[in-house]
Amino acid sequence: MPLADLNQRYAIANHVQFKVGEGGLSVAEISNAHASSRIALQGAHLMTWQPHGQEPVIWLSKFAKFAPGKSIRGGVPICWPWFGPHATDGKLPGHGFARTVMWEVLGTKAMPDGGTFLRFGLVETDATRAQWPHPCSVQIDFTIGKTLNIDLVTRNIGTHPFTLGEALHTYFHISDVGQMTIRGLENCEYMDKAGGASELKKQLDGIKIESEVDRVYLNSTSDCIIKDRGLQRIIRIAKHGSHSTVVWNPWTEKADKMGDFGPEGHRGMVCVESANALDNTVTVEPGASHHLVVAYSLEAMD
Ligand code: TA6
Repeated sequence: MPLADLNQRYAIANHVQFKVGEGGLSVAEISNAHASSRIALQGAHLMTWQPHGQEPVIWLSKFAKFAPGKSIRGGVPICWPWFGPHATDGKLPGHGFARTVMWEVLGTKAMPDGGTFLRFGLVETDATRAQWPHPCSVQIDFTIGKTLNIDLVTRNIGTHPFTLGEALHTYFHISDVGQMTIRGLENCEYMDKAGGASELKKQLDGIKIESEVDRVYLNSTSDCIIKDRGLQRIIRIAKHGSHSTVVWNPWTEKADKMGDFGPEGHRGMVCVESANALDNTVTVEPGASHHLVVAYSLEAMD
């Protein structure tokens, strides 16, 4: 839909308007009583969220590339309908196609508490159907306020069950990776993708990052918190409909190779991803819906 029509149908004064952003991508710009945020229609990719009076909570690389069909480094990429490499076809894109295809705006609303609600739907094309031949409808709801709420909904509108992998691959902004600890995954087992081990390991304590970390924690449903001593704040990640948690920081060498982190860019971010991956993929029966829901909020540190 052209921008003028989008604005006519969905813009709300003092809440949301639609603009052309970097790389010519259409972007919803949200600014309300609580926070500001930007969401690209490509990938329904939330790029920023910053409650007023706070440092950004979501990290967006200063060197991110914005181009049609390319994933953006930072924000909340939607990995769907598989997480990581495709199980059987290595030619298909890693983390699925949802983050690089167009989504349409389905609705916007000013909420009674001053927050802004936006709903997007994934636009199916011959290319998406060729990669995922299961009749389904995919929507994502964002509520931008003091808390950021996201609800990714997959409905099976076909006659056969399908099995889905997914993640909200969220990049969080932190003062410095040496100043933070992640808690909430103690006693969970994880697949150590950076360590190359095929056996599961057990998390014994809070997570500190001092080298490359790429882990899928299985059967992890509790809240996680990121304690940031530099910013003297805690980011709380509450979720439901998610049974895996991915923790990722590429560290120096991998970040340099990726080309869109910038020098030492990895030090200001950590990904804590609410996911359904590996043994936690989800089977959706005909007529049923699956929700992957997160709520991100800030707390002061004692
Ligand atoms: O979620 C962690 C991970 O799967 C890593 O293995 C890592 O390479 C990454 O996501 C980023 O993937 P991308 O395709 O966005 O470069």
